[in-house]
Amino acid sequence: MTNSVVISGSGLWNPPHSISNEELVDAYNAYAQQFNEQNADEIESGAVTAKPFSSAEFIQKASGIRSRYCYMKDGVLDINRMRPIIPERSEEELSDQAEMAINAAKLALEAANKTAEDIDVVIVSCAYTQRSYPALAIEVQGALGIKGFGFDMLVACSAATFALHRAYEMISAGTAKGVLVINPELTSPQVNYCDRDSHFIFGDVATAMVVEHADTATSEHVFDILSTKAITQYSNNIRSNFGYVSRANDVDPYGADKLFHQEGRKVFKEVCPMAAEHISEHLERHQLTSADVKRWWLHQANINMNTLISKRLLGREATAEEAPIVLDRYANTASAGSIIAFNLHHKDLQSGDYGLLCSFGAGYSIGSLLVRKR
Ligand code: CO8
Repeated sequence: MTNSVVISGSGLWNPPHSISNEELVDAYNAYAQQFNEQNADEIESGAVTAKPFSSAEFIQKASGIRSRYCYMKDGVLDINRMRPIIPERSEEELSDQAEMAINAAKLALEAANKTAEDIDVVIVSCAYTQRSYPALAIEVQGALGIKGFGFDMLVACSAATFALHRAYEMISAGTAKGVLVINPELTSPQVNYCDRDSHFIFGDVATAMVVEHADTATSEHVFDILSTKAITQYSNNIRSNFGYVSRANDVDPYGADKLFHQEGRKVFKEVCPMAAEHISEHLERHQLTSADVKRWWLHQANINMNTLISKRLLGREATAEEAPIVLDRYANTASAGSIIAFNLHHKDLQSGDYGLLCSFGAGYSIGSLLVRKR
């Protein structure tokens, strides 16, 4: 028996609705115009700041995003609402995020040639869970008929890679035979669609991966996990203050600071060098250099960040084949970005090819996995 832990399948599910930059900007600008008209006197006196206008060209240039998937489109483009309408489900029904998770999980199981019987751990890991308990992972476990245990994890943009680390360790230690890592990123309820600087950034999606022992893997595309590396460093530059204490804070529980907000420029400047250094150190551990890596499945927050990081690593811009970008269609999907890139761009790799999965974002948190095609 070898001691190899592998990724044997992945799944990607996106909602049926999408919103283009143009649609989003038209709605935001109509909202801003209405806001400025309704508050003309206060704006004139300086008591209220006028809402600036957004632009589809700016969004594409600054981020690489053209469109994003949205779990529910209704409400997002309504200038008198500016948030999705997600009808509340009864406690007897499957919750929204569990349903997203199951959709991706089934695809990952199929790709890995596995059934519920082959899995004994479910990790639901993402930027937000829609409730604290019972854990979404346990709901998913129950719905899929998986024996064993499940738990939820929150590590913002690094939720997927950090959960894969846990899966790797459990399989290595022999405490699990098959781990399903699922990332149902339902970001739209936390997006401030009234904020010009961030209204365009996020999309909804769910991804999943099966991690198991090499000896049990039977799928066509199997990747050995050679090692994992993680780092966190506290920063307030990406933050959401919404939480269960909001009710007791005697402040507006739906105020702008309770939604996603960031110092985007600072994040850009601080995270890019951290991520490049992290990746170089990870490769050095294996006496490898960036030139040895065939595929980079990088976190998808901003195309300019990815360009800068790959330039630092390779000394030149990476080609679209080397470091695929999925931002144009998916936008920033929190922890799912690098997993989407993997899902869509791994089948062409040859036996022995190295690939690197890496996330970077809020926390700050950076997580990477070095893999090699079997
Ligand atoms: N339309 C037109 N102009 C705009 C717009 C817009 N929509 N937005 C900003 N501008 C303006 C600015 O106001 C500014 O104007 P001025 O020069 O007059 O002040 C000008 O354009 C330039 O603005 P920026 O300097 O902010 O523009 P950048 O080129 O830096 O681009 C970005 C902004 C895209 C936000 C960029 O800074 C960026 O991507 N930074 C990295 C941020 C990042 O990666 N964040 C990660 C967050 S995700 C994460 O960690 C997970 C969190 C959990 C998920 C949350 C789900 C909701």
